[in-house]
Amino acid sequence: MKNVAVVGATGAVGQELLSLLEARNFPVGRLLPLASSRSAGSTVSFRGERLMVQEATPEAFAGMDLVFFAATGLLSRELAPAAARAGAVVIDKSSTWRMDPEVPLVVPEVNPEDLRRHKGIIASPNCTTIGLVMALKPLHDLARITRVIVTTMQAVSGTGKEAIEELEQQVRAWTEGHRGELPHTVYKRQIAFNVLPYAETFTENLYTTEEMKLSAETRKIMGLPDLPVTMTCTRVPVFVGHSESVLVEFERKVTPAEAREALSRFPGVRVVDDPLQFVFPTAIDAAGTDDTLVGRIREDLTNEKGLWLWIVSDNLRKGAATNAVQIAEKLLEMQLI
Ligand code: 11C
Repeated sequence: MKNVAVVGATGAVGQELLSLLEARNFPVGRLLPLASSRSAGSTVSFRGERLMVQEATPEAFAGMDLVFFAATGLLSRELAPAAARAGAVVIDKSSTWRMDPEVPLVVPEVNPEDLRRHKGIIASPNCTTIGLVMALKPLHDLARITRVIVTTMQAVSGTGKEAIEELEQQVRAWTEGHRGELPHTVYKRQIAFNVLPYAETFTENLYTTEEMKLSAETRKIMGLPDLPVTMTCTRVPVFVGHSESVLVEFERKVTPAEAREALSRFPGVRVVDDPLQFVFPTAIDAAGTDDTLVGRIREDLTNEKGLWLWIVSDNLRKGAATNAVQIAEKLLEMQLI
């Protein structure tokens, strides 16, 4: 049995983590819910018990074997080293440690061996990255990938609870007859009935932080530091499920049939691809599942060594909580905790 702390236990990903630890029968001895001082004192439920949430402080981690961080990046930066020093293995969901060369960035189906070089902190990738590498890995094992071009269509739950509420309020206002741009605070423009050609924050090069994470994290996880990955990340009025339209170029021609077979054999990927019967993955299909769904697999019309894919995954589950719990399960299986 392992003593497990969850920092950010009251948040959306923290709650999902608790229910997954329970549902997947992770061998939890003691469960310690932690949060910032703002949420300390509230309660969460685990295995039918109400547990008091305590304040996450450097001293809180004594006796813990495993600490999940599902809170802000700031809290991870401040406290993850303390948890590791206390002897726990940290699995961090924030972007804080992902590109640190000392920290493995892991999707267990893709690069489990990287777990062996952990020094106390392991990072779980961004939700758009996880869906992408789940599809790229089996294809790269088939034929070397030479270039990846991505457009994402990301759900508002990726931004958080306030964004979900903003979309709901705008839809309500629209159905009540309001016209013109609807009030917005979370996003810089109306999200309801609209597509915003950015996700997160613009950087100096006019790509966004989300776009820069997607390319850098993909290269790190795939172990391909020079792989050209270029992208546009967008936000769409969908509650759960990030969709990605992806052009993959290979060093040789890969047929859609070969790709379908390789993808179907890969654990955690489900091929949903019979377009003439309107069978393809949508966000509604992915929401609530742990699988990464892949469809619309077809040859690129301009490059015989290119394939188009449509990838959808649940950004809160495989994109966040599930991947973190799978890292913990893999650590157990590899006897690394
Ligand atoms: C979004 N991908 O949809 C982001 C949310 O680096 O883990 C997750 C941010 C991250 O806005």
